Amino acid sequence: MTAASLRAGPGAVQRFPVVVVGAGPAGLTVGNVLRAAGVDCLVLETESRALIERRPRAGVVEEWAVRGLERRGLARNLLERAQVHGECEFRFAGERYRLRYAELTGRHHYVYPQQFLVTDLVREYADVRGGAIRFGVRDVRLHDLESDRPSVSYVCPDSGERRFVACDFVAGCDGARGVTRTALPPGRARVARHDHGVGWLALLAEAPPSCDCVVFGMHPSGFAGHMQRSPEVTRYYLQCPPGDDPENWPHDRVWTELRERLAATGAPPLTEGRLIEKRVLDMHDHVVQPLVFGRLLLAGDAAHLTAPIAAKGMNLALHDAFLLGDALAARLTEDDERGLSAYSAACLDRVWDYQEFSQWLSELYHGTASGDPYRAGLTLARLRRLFASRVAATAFAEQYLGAATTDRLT
Ligand code: RFL
Repeated sequence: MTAASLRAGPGAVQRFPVVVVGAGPAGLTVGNVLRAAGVDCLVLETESRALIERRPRAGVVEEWAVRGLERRGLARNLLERAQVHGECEFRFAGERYRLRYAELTGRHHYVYPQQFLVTDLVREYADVRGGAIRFGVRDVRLHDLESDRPSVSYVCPDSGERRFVACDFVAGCDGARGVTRTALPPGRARVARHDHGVGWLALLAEAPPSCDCVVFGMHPSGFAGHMQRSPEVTRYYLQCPPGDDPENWPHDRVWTELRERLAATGAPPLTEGRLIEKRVLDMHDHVVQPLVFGRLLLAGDAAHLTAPIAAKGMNLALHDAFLLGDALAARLTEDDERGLSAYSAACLDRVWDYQEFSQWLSELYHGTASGDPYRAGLTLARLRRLFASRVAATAFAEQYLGAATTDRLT
């Protein structure tokens, strides 16, 4: 299948079987799967290549997702460089408790910063597999999605002209603040929303990790988290009021709160460092149902936002992208519709499973500091059960690893 330029010159209308809007983990994975199947596509991205290759976000990749990337030839660097984790630590009531989830399930997490994965995926798509990609595009619009001749237009950053691209399918992979979801006419999709009622101060510290695993601190002042990213950089989280101003959190206040909320008998002291990222995330989720509207197929954060409570968003984006890339390739090379017909329901099964776990974990993290003694009591009971019952710990481990859902097609 080749991309044919319908007309050359200014105002040219190009044609690609698939236009992918957004070059995050979802869009770039779809693009790579399509290129591997010999299907041409065009990826449109509002930011520059340099920016997306250094934008820090996620870091925890579940083992099934790593295997999915590996099967598609996209995990070489990840497998060489990622840290492999099999334990996490809960700190509450002044004590520390290890949960050895790899021992319980035989599965692991991989820690590989999102910007490294995006860098690998762009290089493979554009430089190795020869995929078309335009960076810095503006004002992306979708047209005629309910016809069999949809198109996408954008303003070219160099000429300032609007360019039109005719296609068969549009993959909406432009994240939680993108435009593709807004192309859904009112009443054609349901959006389920949930607000956790808390904020998280998301921090990146130029400091080596303070512990050899992920740490969750449940404290009456609020949740605190510690997550390794690399030997030089560590992510921390501090629960804060929703909409709080990061300027309310100067260096000394951050480290004092982290020390207090992560304190436990025998815990190593925190290694402090310069704070290179400090932003407040309001913790909310939403799910668009269904993920398909005419020739538009949504994937990743464009379709469902999962607050980073359980480190699930990028994993879900990869799950959608595997299914969507394979389904589009089957439709465009073999005229096989089955993957596309099953796409929305197959993604939503895992999305809702992860939403449910995220909701459960949110209560575990935030109940202690809720100010409600009943919620605080339930939280402590849940925490104790995790360390009193191997069955409860194994159930947690399966959900934490995303291993409890049925893998249909990844
Ligand atoms: P992305 O990564 O947001 O990519 C969307 C891309 O689309 C571009 N874009 C547009 N392009 C064209 N036209 C438009 N109109 C456009 N509008 C936007 C954007 O510039 C961008 O390049 O979405 P995608 O691919 O669905 O991937 C989702 C993940 O990025 C997200 O779920 C994770 O980062 C969430 N997340 C985590 N997920 C995990 O699985 N494990 C983690 O450990 C984890 N930690 C996190 C996280 C998210 C965080 N933040 C910043 C919310 C930690 C944090 C702090």
